[in-house]
Formats: sequence, C-alpha cells, structure tokens
Amino acid sequence: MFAAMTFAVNDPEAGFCRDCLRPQADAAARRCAACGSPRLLRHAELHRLSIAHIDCDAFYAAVEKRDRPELRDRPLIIGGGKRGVVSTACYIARIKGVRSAMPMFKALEACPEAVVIKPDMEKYVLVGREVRRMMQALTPLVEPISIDEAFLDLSGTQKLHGMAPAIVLARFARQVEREVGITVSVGLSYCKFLAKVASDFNKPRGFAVIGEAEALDFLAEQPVTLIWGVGKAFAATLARDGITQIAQLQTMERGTLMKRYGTMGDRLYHLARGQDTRRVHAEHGAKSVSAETTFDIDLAAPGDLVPVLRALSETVSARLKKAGIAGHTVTLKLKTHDFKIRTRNRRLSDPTRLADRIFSTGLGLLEKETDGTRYRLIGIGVADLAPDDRADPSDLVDTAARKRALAEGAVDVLREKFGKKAVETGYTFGKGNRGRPQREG
Ligand code: DCP
Ligand code: MG
Repeated sequence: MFAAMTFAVNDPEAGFCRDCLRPQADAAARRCAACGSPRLLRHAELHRLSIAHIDCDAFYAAVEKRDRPELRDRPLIIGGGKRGVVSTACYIARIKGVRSAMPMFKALEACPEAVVIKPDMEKYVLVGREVRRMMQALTPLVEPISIDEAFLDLSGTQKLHGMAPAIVLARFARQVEREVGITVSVGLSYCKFLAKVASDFNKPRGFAVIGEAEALDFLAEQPVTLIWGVGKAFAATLARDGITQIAQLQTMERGTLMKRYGTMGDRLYHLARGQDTRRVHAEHGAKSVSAETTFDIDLAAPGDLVPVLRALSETVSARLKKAGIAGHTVTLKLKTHDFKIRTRNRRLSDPTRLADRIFSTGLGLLEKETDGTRYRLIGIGVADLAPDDRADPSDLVDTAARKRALAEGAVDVLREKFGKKAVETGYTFGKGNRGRPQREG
C-alpha cells in the first residue's frame, strides 16, 4: 500500500515544491527533497491566503511560440497590422527593450533580429477561454479582468480540493503549461490589490505571496504608481504635492487625503495601508442586465461616447421593464484600445429601471474615465436585481425623478405604438450609427 499522499502544507515555513507539489520538511533546504527542483514556495501565511490573481506570461507571444516551436529561443514580437504598434513581445525581446504599445519601427530598432507575427485574435480568445475554464474548475469565484488575467477567490475550497489554495494554484500553473502550452504567473494574498501586485512580481512563471503581516512594510517601499488608479496624470498631481512614495501616504490622515483628492484620496488612504475589501465577483454569478457596443474605431471624446451610453441605457431600461425587474447597482464597462477592461459601479439608494437614472449614473462614472483614453467598447448595465415594485419610489430625494418616470412611461407607450425610432431623446438623436454595435448582450 502507498502511504496516502497529503498535500496539506504542514509547515508553511518549509513550504512545498512548485514542480512536484510535495510538502517540504526542511525550511532551510534550497531544493525539493523529492524532485530536486529549486522552485520551492514558502511563506508564514501560506495556509491562510486565498485571493489570487493569475496573469499569462507574454500571452500572444507565448501562444505563437507554442504553435511554432522553432521560434522558442528567438526574440518574438506580436504586432504590426493596422495599428503599427507592438501588442506584446516575448521575454527574450523584452531584454532588448521591446515593450507593449511601442511603435513597431522603434521595436525593430531595439531588436532588429526579432521575428514579427501579426496578432491572431481569434486564436488568443480561444486560448484565453480555455485557461478561464480551467480556472472555473478551481472555484466558481473567477473574475476575469482581461483576455489573459483574472482574480480567483479560493476561500473555503480547501475541503473540496484536499489541499491549500497555494498548492491548488501551483498545480493549476503546472496544468496550464502541460495542457495549454503557455505559462502563467500567480499572485497570492489576502486582498485583490496585493494579489495583483504579487502576480507581476517575478514574471514569467512567477508565484509571489504577500501576507498580511508584511503588507505595510512592503508597501512603504513602493512608489505611489503601484496603487490601482494612479496613472501618469494622477501621479504627476501627487508629485506636485510632494508625494511619490506609498510610505508618505501611510503617514497621512484620511480626512486630509479625501479633502485633497476626493474619493481617490479615500482609495489612497486604504490601499496604502493594504486595506482592500473589494470582493471577487464571478463572471456570471451576480445576475445583471446589460448592453454593450464595440466600436468600429476607438473613441475617446465624451461627445462620441455619451450618446452611445444613452442609447445603451435605454436598451437596458427596456429589458428591465419587460422583465418587471430593477437593479440596485449601475455598472459601466469600458474596454480600452489595448483590451484592458475597466468596470465601475455605483450603488443607488433604491433599485431603478429608468433609462434616465441608469444613464445619469453611468454618465457620472464615465466622466472620470474620459481622460483621453481610447476605448473600443462601452457597456452599461444594472446588477443586484430586485422586483420592480420597489424601484424608483416617487418620494425620491430627487423630486424630478417622478416626473422623469412619468415622462419615460409616456415615451414607452409611444414607442410601443410607433416603433423604437418614433421617440428619440436629445442624446441619441442622429448619433445612432456612430458606434455601430457589433455585439449586444
Ligand atoms: N496587449 C496589447 N496591447 C497592449 C497590451 C497588451 O495588444 N498595449 C495584449 C497582448 C498581450 C495581452 O494583451 O499578450 C495581455 O496583456 P498583458 O499586459 O498581460 O501582457 P503580456 O501577457 O503580453 O505580458 P506579461 O507577461 O507582462 O503579462
Ligand atoms: Mg499577461
């Protein structure tokens, strides 16, 4: 009889092997006692951490190298095509300085010997889906962020898997390598913010752990740009105020930060201290009603985006009314020109089914995102669904709401009678064909 193999991490300080997954006994050993691999993972909080961020390494390039093994040791750039920029480069090309979004001619100046392949999106989408399905076998709580990355919440899955989340994740990384033929990097922590930071930490084929006990010290040494939402422009604002390091934010009061930077100040305060209570939301878990549009060309101007938002809000509202439901939370979704998905939410005082409220809430969210970024997709929706008898009460703080509800009711009657085009609001009028929908759902 074989002794039952246990994958529970007995001693987190001794850790386990990322290649053969066996627990280790010696916390000082440099190689796995069983297989000799140097890829040992140890951390005092290894038992307890369960929020993960997984990101594929050099995704498009990895897929192409998988399909053309002769390119394995060559510098590879995926790019060109209409946009004339680098989509991604393999890690060999990155050593030469090639980066995503770099103009192609510059990339080839830096690395003239590189092989260049045009992106094959259809293929990458299929591979991305395959990886995602494998994630969903680990936990229902998988929140995709882009084509090659997602958050996973593995809390409470220890019993199901018979092993700690850390080992489940290492096994997953190994499985992706064997079955899909590409590599991933894993970040494990107690919150989304630090899980994402960790996954970037020792790419490629990385696995980094950030525990609660070390979070403050770790963050203190990092620049403010590490914080989610601190882009170039906001970092410049902070720099003008003399703030460049997270350590500085850790000494500041919440009130001061909020007074200076509004809701972003609140975020700075909490994230600088490693406090992030956002939950991992499953892709299909929370029921929602939404509509989205992919543009023919990327759009950045509010004047282009707002009318589309208005039209989509009306579509969502019509679906809600038809189903007799309303949503408590309005969600704006944007996909940037480089395929990053941004979602922004606002919870309302009570559920709504009105196009006007959905739109005006979405508009508030969109305003903060129209910073010159070019978008290829916009979507709006509502979540936290409820029966519509509690929706849009007439004694709303906003007294105009009742009037708007009545007006919308009248518009709906006209539309029912004479068709959708009969009544167009100022926002959608004449703009309907600018962002021609390719997909709605
Ligand atoms: N992408 C793109 N243009 C960009 C950035 C990314 O087309 N400016 C595409 C190509 C990438 C994929 O999205 O392969 C995933 O983006 P990542 O930022 O995760 O980059 P990679 O996976 O390529 O590399 P990394 O190992 O840094 O994650
Ligand atoms: Mg990636």
